[in-house]
Amino acid sequence: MSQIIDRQSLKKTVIKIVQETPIFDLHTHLYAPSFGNLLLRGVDELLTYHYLVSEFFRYSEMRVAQLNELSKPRQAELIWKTLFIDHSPLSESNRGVLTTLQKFGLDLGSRDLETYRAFFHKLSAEEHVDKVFELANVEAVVMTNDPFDDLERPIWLSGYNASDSRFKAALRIDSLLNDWKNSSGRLAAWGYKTSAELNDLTLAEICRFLEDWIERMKPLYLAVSLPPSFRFPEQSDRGQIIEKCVVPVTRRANLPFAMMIGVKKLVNPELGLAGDGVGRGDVASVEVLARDFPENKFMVTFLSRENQHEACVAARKFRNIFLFGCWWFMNNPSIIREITAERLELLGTSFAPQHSDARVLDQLIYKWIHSREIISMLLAEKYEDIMRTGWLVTEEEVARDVKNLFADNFKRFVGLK
Ligand code: HDL
Ligand code: ZN
Repeated sequence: MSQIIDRQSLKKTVIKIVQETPIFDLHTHLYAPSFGNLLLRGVDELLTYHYLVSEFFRYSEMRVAQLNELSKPRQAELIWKTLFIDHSPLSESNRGVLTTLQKFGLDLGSRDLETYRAFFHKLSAEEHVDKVFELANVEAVVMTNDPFDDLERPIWLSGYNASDSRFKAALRIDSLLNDWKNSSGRLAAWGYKTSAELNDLTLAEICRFLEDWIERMKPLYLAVSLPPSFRFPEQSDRGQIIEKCVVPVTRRANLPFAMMIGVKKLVNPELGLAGDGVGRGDVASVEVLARDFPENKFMVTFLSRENQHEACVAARKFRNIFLFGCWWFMNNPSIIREITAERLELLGTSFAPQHSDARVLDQLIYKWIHSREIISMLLAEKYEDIMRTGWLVTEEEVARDVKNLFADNFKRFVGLK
């Protein structure tokens, strides 16, 4: 494999290596089959993904409540007709559905939703997982596990068996950090001596709550999504809980704290999950955390395109910042191309270019086909740039670099390697 690559075959070789390198998908909303119906899968789930729901309402006079009253299959049929038949499915989320169906070998020329449904109905959850992981060439995914979720919590409390090693846990703490006033009562109901006031006892009990769930979930990291207004340090409940609980607990557990910054929750409340917006975040707050807590590890991604360059520069200053993914509204070819080039130019191969954020099992297929295409092109350009100087590149080195980008950088950062 230490074959020196000639410039004529460079692009083909890079594309092949990128295709063949398994992905460790560091952030998804997928669940192992043992979580039952929490694992969303099949064409109706693809069509009612909240990205398509918000796009549907751009063409429809229907009230959101009217769509929500329909069964999921009826919602899917309406979205299929509106976004795929009455208008061409050119958006990234629409194209993703087509890419996924095509990868399963389904005939897109028929446009026959019933045929697509019949295909998925035949698959058990386990068969479906095996098939999708194979088609997407994904070795593992990290779930989003929320102890405040009333459907998910009982599964963990009843002793979830992490039998399928392809599904890793991440402890999600949005409710703790962004809604302490309500969460303090919930922790108290669960047996933690917490009050709304962040006194010493409450802070100690929040630490115990985090440690209990780290023990229960064995997460690869703790994660939170944060608004554009997030600042650190800050005298707010969030600022104090981060400083006095999340930072010490994650340092002791040697776990990264993942901050996903820039989401404006429910700018259109009527749309629910589809109603969130984006705003520019504050990179300086991340710099303060990385500087003041050098023993801690911070995974970071920003939702706003306007934060990306400064985030790259911040990551150059602090090796305990791990920049990852093209999150949500960033996960579009035009932006993936721009920020992945920027990251390669500023960070070399010391970051994770993508995560899928998949909510529906089948999305792993399109999210990674689309991203692999772009990453292959960019990497080929960058290797070409250095080969023009006379630098020699081997297939082994390209395979090493791609494995780092797709899996090993993250695995090392979380201590899996
Ligand atoms: O907070 C998050 O993890 C986001 O990814 C949201 O879940 C968002 O709704 C989403 O699915 N984005 O892709
Ligand atoms: Zn997400």
